[in-house]
Amino acid sequence: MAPNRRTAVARAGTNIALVKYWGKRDDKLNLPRTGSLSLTLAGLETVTSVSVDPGLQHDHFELDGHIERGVPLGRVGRFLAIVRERAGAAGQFSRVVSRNSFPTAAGLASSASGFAALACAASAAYGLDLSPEQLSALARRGSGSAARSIFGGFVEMDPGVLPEGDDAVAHELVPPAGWNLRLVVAVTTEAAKDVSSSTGMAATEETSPLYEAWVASHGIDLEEARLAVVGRDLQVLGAVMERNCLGMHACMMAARPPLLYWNEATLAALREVWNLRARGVPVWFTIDAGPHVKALCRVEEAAAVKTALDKVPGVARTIVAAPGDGVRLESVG
Ligand code: 2P0
Repeated sequence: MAPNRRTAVARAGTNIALVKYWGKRDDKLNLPRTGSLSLTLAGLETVTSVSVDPGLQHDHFELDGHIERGVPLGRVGRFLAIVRERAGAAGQFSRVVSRNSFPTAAGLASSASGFAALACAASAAYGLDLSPEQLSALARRGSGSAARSIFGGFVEMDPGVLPEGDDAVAHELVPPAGWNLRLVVAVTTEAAKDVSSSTGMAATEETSPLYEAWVASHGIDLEEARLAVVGRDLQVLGAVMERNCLGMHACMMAARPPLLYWNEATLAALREVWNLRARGVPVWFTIDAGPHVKALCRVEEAAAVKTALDKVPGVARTIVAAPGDGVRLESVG
């Protein structure tokens, strides 16, 4: 039985996929169709506290100072129900307080850091002792990309083959200190996106005639990217990340109705990355299910890339992020 009135606090960095996850082999268990490869970031974090409170009649969820209801609360409540079931703590609800250091739901993968931090804090609060792999599988139930934020640095997510998905977990490829690159995030709007990733990927899988072709080419992308990360080959990694990202967005654009997460500044920033490269700066971009452009480069070029992206019309601000650590339990008691 889980202890009463236990509080745990966890911190997780978001991650950006360099080889993307887009589409599921099982909706209920949140099992991805493909593997993915990501970089966990320092400084773009969620800190979450989970307090088990026997006085509560249902879960409470506060995000960035707002009391959440409806869809966000439902998602957190369903996740906590999974943890409670494993802990034998049915009916013991929690108060969840979460804070992001970056805009929520705008394509900066807040669900990745959010569910990684929640998985860690909730499992500790309900008295579960999970290995990093088990934590990764648990975080995946909240959000596919969250499974990767359990680990730091360069991370690979395995789609797994088991029906229950116990092998659909992430693992570290290269630790944060192992390859000191920078990701320059060009924020092109502070607004939340209209179509969630879950909805967008389901629509893409169901209606885009390009989707299966992207899945078919994905295995080679993942293998080349993995080798490039292990071999610290930025040129190869950059080429793979751009083609894999553009392939994913092509699938979305070909969905019916079309799904376009980009705005004018997205395209302008993308072209600026190509301009920089044409001038000899080794930098490559990726774009997630949102309008922001994320440019990967060496530390030496990060300032020049930031300056160039800051000047792109429509870019609101830029954030330079270093490789970051995996999820961390800050306190429990
Ligand atoms: C990724 N994205 O690999 C891809 C690329 C966005 C574009 O994972 O449905 O919020 O909760 O598993 O994890 C965003 O999707 O989706 C995402 P669910 P999630 O990072």
